[in-house]
Formats: sequence, structure tokens, C-alpha cells
Amino acid sequence: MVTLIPVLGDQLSPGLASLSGRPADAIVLMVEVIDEARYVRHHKKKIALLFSAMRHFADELRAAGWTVDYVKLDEAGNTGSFTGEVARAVERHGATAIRVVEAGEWRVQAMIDGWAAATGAIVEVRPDDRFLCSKVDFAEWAGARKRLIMEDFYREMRKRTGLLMSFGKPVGSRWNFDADNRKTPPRGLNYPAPPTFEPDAITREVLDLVGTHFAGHFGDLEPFGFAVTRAQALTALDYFVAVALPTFGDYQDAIVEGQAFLYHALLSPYINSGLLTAREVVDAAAAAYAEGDVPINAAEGFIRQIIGWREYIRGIYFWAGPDYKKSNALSATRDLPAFYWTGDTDLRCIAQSVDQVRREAYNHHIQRLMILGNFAMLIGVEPAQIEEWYLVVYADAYEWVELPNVHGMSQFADGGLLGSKPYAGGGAYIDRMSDHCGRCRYNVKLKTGPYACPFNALYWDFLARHRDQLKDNSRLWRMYDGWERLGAERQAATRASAAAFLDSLPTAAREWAVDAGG
Ligand code: FAD
Ligand code: DLZ
Repeated sequence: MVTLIPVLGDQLSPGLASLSGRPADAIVLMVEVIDEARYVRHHKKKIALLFSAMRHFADELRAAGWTVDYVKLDEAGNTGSFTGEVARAVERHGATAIRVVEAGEWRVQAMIDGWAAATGAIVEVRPDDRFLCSKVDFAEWAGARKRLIMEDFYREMRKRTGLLMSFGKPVGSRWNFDADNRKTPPRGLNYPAPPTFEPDAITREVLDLVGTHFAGHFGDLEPFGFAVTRAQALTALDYFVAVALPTFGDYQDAIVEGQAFLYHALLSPYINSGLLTAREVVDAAAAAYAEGDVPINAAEGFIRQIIGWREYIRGIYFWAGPDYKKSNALSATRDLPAFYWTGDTDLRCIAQSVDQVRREAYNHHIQRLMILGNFAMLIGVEPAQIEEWYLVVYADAYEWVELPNVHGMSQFADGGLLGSKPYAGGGAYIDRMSDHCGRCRYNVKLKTGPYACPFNALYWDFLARHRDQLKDNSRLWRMYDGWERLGAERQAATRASAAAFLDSLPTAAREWAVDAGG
């Protein structure tokens, strides 16, 4: 009896549940399919990263004794879809059973759920145990609560994993050291250059393929320096722990021009595709703390991002169900401005963030949340349009992690399931956290008029527009109090300034996002 084991592009882990307890006649199936590369038009670097990592992983499985059937994108007969390729492989190998790990997103899980009918084989779907909190455990945690507060979930996860715990208590006597983090970086700080990896023959072949087939997609393909093997990803992890982690917390929220990465980990594309596991990443940070190599604020801050935020976000995605994305709590309907694709705007913070993501397929958290996401929410972009943009541009974007972060945390489109208030900020916040404003053609100190930073009037306009919905939120009382104190005349000037800016906005060249067959 032949068992087919499909391994998806974000399942590149040797310890994957479907690869344990090897059946006698097992064939691993890996497929490059056009549907996955084009359901949104992913950044070229992301496609190259995944195809190269998939090809390297297939070779590693073969070296470990597995029979691997690998279908390349341009192979004759490739149907272009997961289901088409699984059906062809069942036929080719005479397989009677399929064993697969559950998909990371609803869209692909629906395909897997149709495989038994499509192929006639018996399908076994195994839970993805690379996450530290199972869907069942998350549902149990969430079901017992009125509000799903990340900090509560995180503390539970600390207890459950034993990370940074001593005799049932958090080490350092505090759960959260954020108060010691988020400093303003001094000028001229020497930031570590993250490791990059020279493309080998496999990656070069993939770069040629992506350059040919996806030329119309957003983003620069080269220079390409992502890790594409587990060994390289482990090198990136070692480097992060040794060099950047000690200062990780200190400047976590800062934005510095010309410094895309600061002390961030740059590990999300590797964890999300499976080259690294969440557990080994947090164990490495905890070990560095135990050795006295990193301070507690750094170790705790980083571990919270992974066992707190990352697990919580994944929990919410599956707990909230496939219809989560349909809500639009702020009734936002505006088209995405074209400069999210081109970077062609005088708003320096946005132009710089877009330029960076075009080159690197990366922005750090605060750029994603407080510049790009904040602006889209303030101007009222339709959630589905901005969500699609995030899914396209980042190398680490998969719907399970992109959607709650964008729909919930950044756009408040879920009405507060995930965040207790909208993450809205004016120019003063961006000025405090970044060095953009001093170089911008807009003046961050001005509140209204054509020279004023648009974030200022847009911020108040956003609060005024959604007053009925948000005014009773206790975390916004101070803001609404400030709005009232402006008085009728300044309120009118502020709203007129916002309206003039909104009228001037160019809308998106949709062909970047929607597959036009390019
Ligand atoms: P670091 O800042 O060094 O953090 C360390 C690790 O913590 C990350 O590698 C990541 O695995 C984890 N992490 C931290 N915050 C989050 C979070 N909110 N959700 C999930 N994991 C987290 N992350 C993605 O992996 N994919 C996405 O598509 C994605 N979209 C986002 C969209 C928005 C609007 C926002 C606000 C955040 C998004 N994030 C996403 C979370 C976060 O911005 C990225 O994980 C982080 O920037 C990745 O870079 P890094 O590895 O240098 O992270
Ligand atoms: C993102 C992506 C891309 C671009 N291409 C492929 C592919 O050709 N084959 C594959 O197995 N996976 C790919 N992926 C990742 C899948 O989209 C991912 O596995 C699903 O989103 C399920 O989470």
C-alpha cells in the first residue's frame, strides 16, 4: 500500500508530524504550483525563498532516505493546483492513502478536505504540532473568557512551557519587562548587519525561474540573501542570539532611516516556512539568558513575541473561523492609494517603508503597525485591500499570521476582538519613534494646512468620524477629551484639512495586486 505524504511550502520541518513513523511504501510529494504563487501576487523574493527552500528540503529528505516526488513549476503536465497535483500523484504511484499535516490556512484546508473525494484515497490529516498551543487548547482558553487579552494568554504559555520560570514564578519577579524597553537609539549606533547567504546553484535556477515567470510581481528579486536551508537558518538564529538579542528589547520600536533591521530577529520567514521551529528559537533565547549572555528584558521581550504574540495570533485565526475576514467594523471603503506599491508620495515615512519592503520584503513591526497600517486605517482603506497588500509584500506573510495582525490589530476591522482600541497615531508619535519627520516635506509640528503632516489632521478626523462607535472606549476618553477641547473652529479647520488631503489621494494600480496573468 503506497502512502502519499504531501509536504506544503510552509511545512519544511524534518520533525513534521506527517514524517514521523515512516510507512513502508511512503512517497513524499512536493509541488510548485502556480495557484499558490498567484492567489495573491507575492513579492518575487518570497516566491524565490519558498521554491529554493522547498527544493533544498526535498534534497535533505532524499539524503535521509525518503523517496521524494518533486514537481517543478515549469514541469510538463503540472496542473498548477495542490488538488490537481495530489490527484496526479495518487494516479502515478497507485497510492491508496494520503497522510498530510493540516494546512496553515482555511483556504488550503478546504482543498485538503476535498482530497478523499477527488482521489479515492484514505486521507489522514495530522495536527500541526510545531505550534506550542494547539487549536483545541486555544479554544479552551478563549472559551472561558470575556476578553482575549494577549498578556493573559502569554502568562498561561509561560507556565505551560516553563520558559523563564522558576518554582512556578516568573524569573526576575516580573512577567513583562517592556517598561525597560523601547528607548530612543542614540545617533550613530553601530547596528549589526544581519547575515546573508550567497545563492547556490539551486537558488540561482529558482531566481531565473522567478525572474521569468513572475516579472510583473511587486518587489526586487535581487540581491537575494535569504537562508534557504535549515543549516543556514540555524546560522541566522545563532547570529541573532549572539549579536542582536542582547539589545533586542532596547530599541524594539525605533525606526532609523537606512537601517532596515536594527536589532530585530529577521527569523519570521524561517519560522513560518518551517526551517526553524518556534520551540528551538525560544529555547535558544532562554539558554542565552541562563548563560548570562543576554539581559532579562531582551530574553523576555523576544520570548513573548513568539510564545505570546505568534501563538496568540494563530490561535485567534482558527478560533475566529473562516468568516473572520468578512467583518468591516469601521465601514472602511476607500481604495488603497497607489503609493503603497510605488512609494511615490511626499509622506517620507511611507515612501521609505515602501522602498524598504520593495527591496527586502521586510518591514519591522512598528513600520507595519504605526506607519503603513495606521495610515491605511486613518484614511479608511477597505480591509480586504490592505490585507491583500500585506499578504503580497512580506516574505513572512501567510494568512494565519497576516490576517489577525492586519484585520484585527492594525485596522480594528474586527471591532476589538483582538485589540482593545484602534492603533491610531498622529505625526507626533511617528516623530518620537523615527528620524523621518525632520527630513519630510511636511511639517510634523503643524496641525492643519497644506504644509502640515497629514497624519495630524487625519488622526483627529478618524476619531471624529468614528465618535459614536469609539467614544465610550475607556482607553480613548483622553483623546476625545482633547478633541472636545479643540473647540468648534479648530475642529472644523482640522476636518477641512483632512478632507483636502483625502481628496488629493491617488488610488491603487490594482494590477499589482490582482492577477492579471502577468
Ligand atoms: P522581531 O521583531 O525580531 O520579533 C521576533 C519574532 O516574534 C518574529 O520573528 C515573529 O515570529 C514573532 N512575532 C512578533 N510579533 C508577532 C505578531 N504580532 N504576530 C506573529 N508573530 C509575531 N508577522 C509574520 O510573521 N507574518 C506576517 O504576515 C505579519 N504581518 C503583520 C502585519 C501587521 C500589520 C503587523 C502589525 C505585524 C505583522 N507581523 C507579521 C508581526 C511582526 O511584525 C513580524 O513577525 C516581525 O516584524 C517579523 O520580523 P522579525 O523576525 O525581525 O521580528
Ligand atoms: C506561498 C507559497 C507559494 C508562493 N508557492 C507554493 C508552492 O508552489 N507550493 C507549496 O507547497 N506551497 C507554496 N506556498 C506556500 C503555501 O501557500 C502554504 O503552504 C499555504 O499557504 C498553506 O498554509
